Amino acid sequence: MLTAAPNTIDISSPSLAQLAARQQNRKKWLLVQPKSVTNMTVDSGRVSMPLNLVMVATLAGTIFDITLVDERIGDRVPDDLSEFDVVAITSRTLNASRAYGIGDKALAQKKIVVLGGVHPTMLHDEAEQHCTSVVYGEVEGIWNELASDLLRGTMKKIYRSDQLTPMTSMHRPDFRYALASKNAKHYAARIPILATKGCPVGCSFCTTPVVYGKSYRHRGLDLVLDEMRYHQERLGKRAVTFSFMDDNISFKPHYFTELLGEMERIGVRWNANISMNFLHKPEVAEIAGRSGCDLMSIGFESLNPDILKSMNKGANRIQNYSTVVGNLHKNGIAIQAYFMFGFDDDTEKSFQAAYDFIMQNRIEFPVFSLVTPFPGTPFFEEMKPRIRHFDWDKYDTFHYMYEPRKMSGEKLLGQFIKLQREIYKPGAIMQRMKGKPLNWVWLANLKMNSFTRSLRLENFL
Ligand code: B12
Ligand code: SF4
Repeated sequence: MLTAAPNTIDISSPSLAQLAARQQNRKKWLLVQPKSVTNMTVDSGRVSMPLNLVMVATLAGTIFDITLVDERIGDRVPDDLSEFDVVAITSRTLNASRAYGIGDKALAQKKIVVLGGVHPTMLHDEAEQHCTSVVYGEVEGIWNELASDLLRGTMKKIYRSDQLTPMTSMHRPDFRYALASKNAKHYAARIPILATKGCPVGCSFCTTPVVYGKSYRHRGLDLVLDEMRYHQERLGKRAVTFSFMDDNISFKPHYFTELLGEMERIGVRWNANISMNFLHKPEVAEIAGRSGCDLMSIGFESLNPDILKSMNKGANRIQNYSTVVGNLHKNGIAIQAYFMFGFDDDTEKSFQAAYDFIMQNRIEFPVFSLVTPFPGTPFFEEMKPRIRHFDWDKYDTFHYMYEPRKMSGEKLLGQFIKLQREIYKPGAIMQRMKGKPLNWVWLANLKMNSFTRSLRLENFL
């Protein structure tokens, strides 16, 4: 069990501080990252540290005692929860049934149960059945209210802030809460970090515009760089690798390029999710390469302009795709490219177009998924009458959700499997990867080869 280092966070509300000081014994929180039950993931043996729960722990640890359990790395939620006062669980759709199971168990033992994360936010009526309180969106905006209600014993069913907290008030996440686990060796070495939040692009299948609207916030560069320098000092080296958890780090070009310049100066390495809105400009890729970027994850999604239009993905211009790839490759940046299939306008040609594009452009790490209407999104509302199942365990983006208009389900899945096998055949891997650095991207390709060979149509139903 860990308590926070003094003064890492200033909880400004004086009444909360007074209340907290009056606690006879600090309340004990169990924070849980539930595992997902899907068998459709390639086990790399490493997962990223859960920045969401670390942020909750960093705030809560100022006045409560925290134990963080991450089931993905083999930690176990104890059967007997008697040593804890509060069980707080994060959940996405894919692990919602597991999160609810833990919530029910804790409620049965008369614990205060708090559920947060994207799925309880989107479906709070459903989540309320499995907890004492649901936190809608970010914990930062409601923290004072939640903490003082907890101390007073007056919990509400839902905590929801009217406004988004400026990111300048976001404090440095204290990773000791995650690293305290004996299984922490299963965490990836890349350190999760945030510079911005939100994405005004507004794709209809994405939860971000629903939770954050059109807002796009960023942290002061000094805060981001302080955090990076802190890890450099802690680990005793300059070349620390960071993984940005931002929805879309490049949305404000000026901020982004300034950040790149600073990262070049301090000598870190990094990867991020990024939209391609200005990556067709060679100078942006050049400075990204110099700043230590080794991988960008880009949602290409589709090579059909009608599909991009139907999902409101205006940032993607198909005529720029090859230029974007070429610019990044010239600067030594590998590409994790996301493609989705199963849209109403998809036909067999969609698969051939994706294959040709990936092979011609030698994309290092293509990731394929089936379009999944996540609850709370405009796409979910549109597709609801056609969705085949509402079993959240299947919302892993690899299950067949609805029949597209121009292809039978069987054809869709057959093509989906065939494409993945073709892309990850040994010959195709060689064609895409020859001459590229021997690193984890190669390893990911080899794992994808055996994974794609094991795929069967029934896995997707
Ligand atoms: C970075 C990211 C990734 C990274 C890293 C994920 C990781 N290890 O956490 C990578 C690239 C690996 C990834 C993969 C995938 N991702 Co992703 N990802 C994100 C992204 C952009 C940011 C998540 C993040 O860490 N944000 C920073 C943290 C600090 O913010 P936060 O999570 O919102 O947490 C705050 C609040 O939610 C709240 N909170 C959260 N939990 C709790 C718990 C309690 C008790 C409380 C009080 C508060 C609280 O307080 C936190 C602090 O402010 C989100 C979009 C988003 N904005 O959520 C999508 C998102 C989570 N991903 C999504 C998806 C679909 C996927 C994939 C399935 C994609 C794919 N086809 O491969 C995989 C699945 C991975 C897996 N096995 O779970 C979806 C999930 C939709 C859903 N309803 O479940 C999202 C929401 C994007 C979308 N399309 O809408 N992802
Ligand atoms: S560009 Fe990415 S983060 Fe932004 S709305 Fe679309 S899917 Fe969501």
